Amino acid sequence: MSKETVHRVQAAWKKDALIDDETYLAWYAESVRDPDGFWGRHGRRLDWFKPYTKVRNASFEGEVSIKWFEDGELNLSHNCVDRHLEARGDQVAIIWEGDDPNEGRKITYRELHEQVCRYANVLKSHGVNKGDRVTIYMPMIPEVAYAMLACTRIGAIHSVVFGGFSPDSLAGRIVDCESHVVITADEGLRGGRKVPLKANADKAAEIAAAAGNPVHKVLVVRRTGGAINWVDGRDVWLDEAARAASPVCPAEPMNAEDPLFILYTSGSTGKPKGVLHTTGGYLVHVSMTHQYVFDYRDGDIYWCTADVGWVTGHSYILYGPLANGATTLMFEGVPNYPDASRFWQVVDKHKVNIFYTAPTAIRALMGAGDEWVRKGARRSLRLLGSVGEPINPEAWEWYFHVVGEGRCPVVDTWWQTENGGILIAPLPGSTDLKPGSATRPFFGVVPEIVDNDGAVIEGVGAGNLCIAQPWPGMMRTVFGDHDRFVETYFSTYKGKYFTGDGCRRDEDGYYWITGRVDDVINVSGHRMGTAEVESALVAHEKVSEAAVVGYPHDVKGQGIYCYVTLMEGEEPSDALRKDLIAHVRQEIGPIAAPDKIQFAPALPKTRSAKIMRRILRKIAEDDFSALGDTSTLADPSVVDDLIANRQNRK
Ligand code: 6R9
Repeated sequence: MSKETVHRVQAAWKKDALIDDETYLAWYAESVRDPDGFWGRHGRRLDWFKPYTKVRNASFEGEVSIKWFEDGELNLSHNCVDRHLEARGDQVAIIWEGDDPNEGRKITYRELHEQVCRYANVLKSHGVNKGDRVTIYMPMIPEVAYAMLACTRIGAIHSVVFGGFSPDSLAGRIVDCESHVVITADEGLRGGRKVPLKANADKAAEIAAAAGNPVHKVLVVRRTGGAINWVDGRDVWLDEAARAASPVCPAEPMNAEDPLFILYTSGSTGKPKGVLHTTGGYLVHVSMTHQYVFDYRDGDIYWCTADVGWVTGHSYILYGPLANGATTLMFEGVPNYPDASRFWQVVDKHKVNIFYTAPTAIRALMGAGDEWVRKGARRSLRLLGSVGEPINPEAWEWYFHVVGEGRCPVVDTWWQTENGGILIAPLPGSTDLKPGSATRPFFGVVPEIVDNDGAVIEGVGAGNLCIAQPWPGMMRTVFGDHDRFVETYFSTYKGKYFTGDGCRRDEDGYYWITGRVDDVINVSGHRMGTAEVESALVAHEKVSEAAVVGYPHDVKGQGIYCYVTLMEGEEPSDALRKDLIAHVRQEIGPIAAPDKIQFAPALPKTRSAKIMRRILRKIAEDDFSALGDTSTLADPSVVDDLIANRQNRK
């Protein structure tokens, strides 16, 4: 073993391990040597209306075509709900914990089944057919699960948009996938504050209509009862309609490769991409990873703190756990409301065994002090998980020692929206843990580290992380733009899927993700393209040019640092700085609010007018000792001004 601290697999974790080390090595070897045999066997963990006879038909070359289980037929909602009715109809499927600690509900599998059927019938009655896109813009309430599962039941493709996105962002996503039905709520509730979801959806519908894509139906769930605007003929109270609808709705047989959902995500260029996932391979992947990575056992209470607006919410609040018949906890609130002990109060209240959160939350709670953690007993916890961004070893150790009191393995899970489910993570009964490392690949995942010229680095080394072989849960295309799919993920390194992440492999073959190597930043676990923030800034009338970079931030992981050049005659001021921050919030949403704005008379450019981001990143980090070669700049004196006026002095 290497010099890093190693937390060895403890006897308690090993006991009855679902996967011991020998099994991991044997299964992994088989999964790579014989993917057809391996996945052919594990695909049968699902209920298939029509069993598949073919397993893998996929290639990263040329046009890039990915198919798994292509002649099989199944339905996701049947697998996540109906098939559990006989054995566990009265078991709680969803524990809902409201923003207000006094509010909560428990929904059994039988109740979930009834609601999903009712919602599906409402969708049908409003003309939603197989293959139609339905946009979901909802708070974290059980109804969002009903809505998503109802779409999958009738074969409609859902596109969930995070409730923190602005009307403009929502409209862009509605228009891109040509959806004409939006499901929302009157208002959301987070940390005691209301979020005007319906009002935002109204604005988005206006923008979408102006762009030639009218929204015909807005289905509204009553959450707060707050006053909202109502458009007769278009708007429908969804909870009322569901009560009146039939509780019987057969699950539509879907081909394994029929589209399941679209989820928009940011890349280094252009507008967000509609990542398209399909049915069979995705569900095999998320259910299998949920079982093995979280060491999930029948009867466990499982809690993932993500929002359903992100892929983690899709795969590990809903689809993975429900496919396994788990009890999954859905939390409406935030970690520090009413106070910083909320997570641990909820853990005790519901006897949570498996807890999955993001490093940004861990760091924020670490900063609040250990006394908040000790307000909860946390005796029920058995396993802790982390996702969304690199976890620094200090935060990892705090999570392990303070939250888990050294009893619970920490599984650091690396994956992306595009991947569908976890790709690199420890298996708790078999993998020794190193704080800060996502450790080893899941079955069927073949990571490759390549240098900038595309040469594969074997053994110890660092470079760009690629995946060399197709896996079942991966995205199939960018909705409506297959060329962009091929260009974005398969053209940088021919024949490989390029992740956009940097990575190091150590002497034990463990993987250490070092963060994005492209122009994507990760702010509190939210993925953002710097180009999106730049285009929001230049849309402001006083801004002539903008360049955005990430910089290290103690809690958020990365903060948003903006260099802004003003129009001729405009003067920098604190008022304008505030105005620009408000402007970006309005254009994209609160998650994109800049942390630092530096007014710059000019940006550092090469003679071919390319902005030298390397220099901007260094200055934003308050590290200008090693700016590198600035001689290729058109005007090297620009850099002196940038340094003199930097906004992040340590
Ligand atoms: C699941 C999710 C993906 C990007 C990814 C990487 C970062 C996620 C990580 C991690 C280090 C981990 N990331 N998990 N980096 N260690 N355990 O977060 O998807 O929102 O698409 O973000 O997040 O940079 O490329 P998504």
